[in-house]
Amino acid sequence: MTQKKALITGITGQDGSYLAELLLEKGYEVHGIKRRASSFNTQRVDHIYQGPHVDDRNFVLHYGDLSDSSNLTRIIQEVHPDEVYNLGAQSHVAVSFESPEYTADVDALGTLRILEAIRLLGLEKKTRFYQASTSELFGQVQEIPQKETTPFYPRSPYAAAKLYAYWITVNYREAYGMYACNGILFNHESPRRGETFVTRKITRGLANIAQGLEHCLYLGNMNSLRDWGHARDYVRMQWMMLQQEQPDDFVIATGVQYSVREFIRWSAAELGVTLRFEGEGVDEMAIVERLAGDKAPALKIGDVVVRVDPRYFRPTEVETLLGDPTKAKQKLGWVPEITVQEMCAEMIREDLKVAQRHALLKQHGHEVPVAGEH
Ligand code: NDP
Ligand code: GDR
Repeated sequence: MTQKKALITGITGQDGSYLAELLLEKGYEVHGIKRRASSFNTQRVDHIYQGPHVDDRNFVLHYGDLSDSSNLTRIIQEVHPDEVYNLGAQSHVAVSFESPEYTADVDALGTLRILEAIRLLGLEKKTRFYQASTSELFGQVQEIPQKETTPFYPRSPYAAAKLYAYWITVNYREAYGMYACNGILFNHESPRRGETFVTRKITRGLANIAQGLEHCLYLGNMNSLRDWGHARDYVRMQWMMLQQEQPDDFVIATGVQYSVREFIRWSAAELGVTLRFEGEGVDEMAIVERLAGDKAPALKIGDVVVRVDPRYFRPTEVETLLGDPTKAKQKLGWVPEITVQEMCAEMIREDLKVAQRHALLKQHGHEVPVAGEH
């Protein structure tokens, strides 16, 4: 059998790195698109990338950008992939309110650029296409739990851009007979999760506080409810979707929902910090609306202070998401293997290791990185 070739956009991101590992294990030749940046951005794949001087035909990185049609077309022409996984995106919901046009260009038109490149190169019958769609499409939820037939109601420029990407994927499937699928994935996390998404912000922040590197964790809406799974489970599903006889769209979720506050509790418990919420049951959102930033209430978890900072509130919030993965379970036989509590423990373990290393460096007078913005 000839070796299959896959092209992954967003290979330097959380999902891209896990998917690259999975496909390499399965014997694929893996190509990835990475953006040019002023500092290194390949940390998540460095363990599988041997560098430009080693002739590794199984793992090849190409410079590129989803905003650049000619670049995408050239790469697809060069690689002739059997499968394209479009994971690249400006993926932060809060940031999309600040950069709506860029988000639309990359997340919406970027998807079109790839589909059109596949078609113009005459690869529409060869190349299978996976689109990283999202539970954010459900936004202001119209039905609980959300499944493939639940109406969409996007609540951010990110979600609106992903809505276009969802439908253009469906359209290329119907118009040109392309094998193109949408994975409507609910939130999935891991120790490789970007530092500014809420779960990683919590595990990294609390680990840093436990090591004396930070003093306070600032968060937005802690009442928000999410259906969290592990990225490793979810990339397996992305691959499975492209191995079916017929292309289709699937909701991928655990079917269990928790609040941001509960995730804080588990993280604190993992760290062995006594849990003590001051002002438990208080609706921070309502209070913060009445009080100015600095007067926002501080909740105490043992020694750890978690404080609401309104800057992390979104102009329009997605309050609750809960997926129904029945179709994926029945048609693909997919079941998530890692629970959200196990995932939280793994994230805390990894972030604590880093915090301990940084604390040691600090003890010896070295500078250590501080928390980011979002
Ligand atoms: P990340 O933010 O971790 O990774 C995004 C990737 O896209 C990075 O490799 C990033 O490059 C790349 N990228 C950003 N802008 C561009 C651009 N203009 N051109 C090319 N590449 C670009 O996201 P995740 O891995 O978490 O998510 C993967 C995909 O799945 C995204 O499309 C996301 O929107 C979607 N999704 C994610 C969910 C989740 O819970 N994780 C749930 C549902 C959907 P760089 O490293 O240089 O920044
Ligand atoms: P989300 O993930 O917006 O669901 O998008 P995120 O982790 O950013 O937010 C989840 C919920 O937590 C609340 N929240 C905070 N969020 C962040 N980032 N920072 C905070 O300080 C904070 N405090 C509270 C948010 O308001 C929200 O309700 C992710 C991304 O991966 C998308 O790309 C993907 O499509 C969806 O998941 C499914």
